[in-house]
Amino acid sequence: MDFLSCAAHRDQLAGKFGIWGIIAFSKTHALSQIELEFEIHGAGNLHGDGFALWLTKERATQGPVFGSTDRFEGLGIFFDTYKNNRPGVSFPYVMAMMGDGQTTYDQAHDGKANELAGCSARGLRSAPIPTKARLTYFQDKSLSLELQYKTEDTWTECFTLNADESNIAIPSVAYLGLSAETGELSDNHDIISLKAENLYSLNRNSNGGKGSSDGRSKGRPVSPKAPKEEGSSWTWTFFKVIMFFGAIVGAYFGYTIYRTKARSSRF
Ligand SMILES: [Ca+2]
Repeated sequence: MDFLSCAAHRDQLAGKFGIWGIIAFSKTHALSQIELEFEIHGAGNLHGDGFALWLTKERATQGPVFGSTDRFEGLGIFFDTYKNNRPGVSFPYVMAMMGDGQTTYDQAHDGKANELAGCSARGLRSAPIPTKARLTYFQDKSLSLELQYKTEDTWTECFTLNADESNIAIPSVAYLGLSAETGELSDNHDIISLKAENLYSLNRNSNGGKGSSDGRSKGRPVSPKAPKEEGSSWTWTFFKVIMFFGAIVGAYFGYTIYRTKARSSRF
């Protein structure tokens, strides 16, 4: 993931928000990692609807898919906290959808028709530890998602996909975004931090990395001149921006809950 530019925007439209930055996966077989720390919490028994992490070709605007545009092109990771209709599946449910720019999100069935991969994550809401998601993308090879919500510093695998079997081609220049939706139900979706890193340099002396057993691209050397510094500064800038927006978003959803409560207490 190379540094291109850092821009974060936020839309706050009727209980929806978006934060967007741009990143580029320009190197073949580049290993990139996105780590997000978040907190989903709220009062009462019913909550919804969840939030989404995006890596899409276009910078999305307001829409029906966790607050963002439908018929998107690229990857959406949905942290769905409200079960619309998906019998036999426990919620919260985390899933990936690779949008082709035309397919509509199957909202009525919580994305069942679109699911690339997913997992139940009971306890993701109001977890006693900091909740995190880590997306590891080995371009042209694998895509995996791990979650942390049960025990601190313990990652639970949600899914791992191989390029041979699934379409994991994220647009080479992608908008990295976050959006959330609350409708009839409310909830707090606080974004604590978001880090995007190029792990090329780290991969050199680590445990070899995932997918290293696949010999097809073994011949490609790991670049010794990975732009680590650029990556780091970008991460830090984005982190600060997110912290700031996270605070505002938290405040806003706090207000939403208050308002919903006030409304329902009239009945
Ligand atoms: Ca849902």
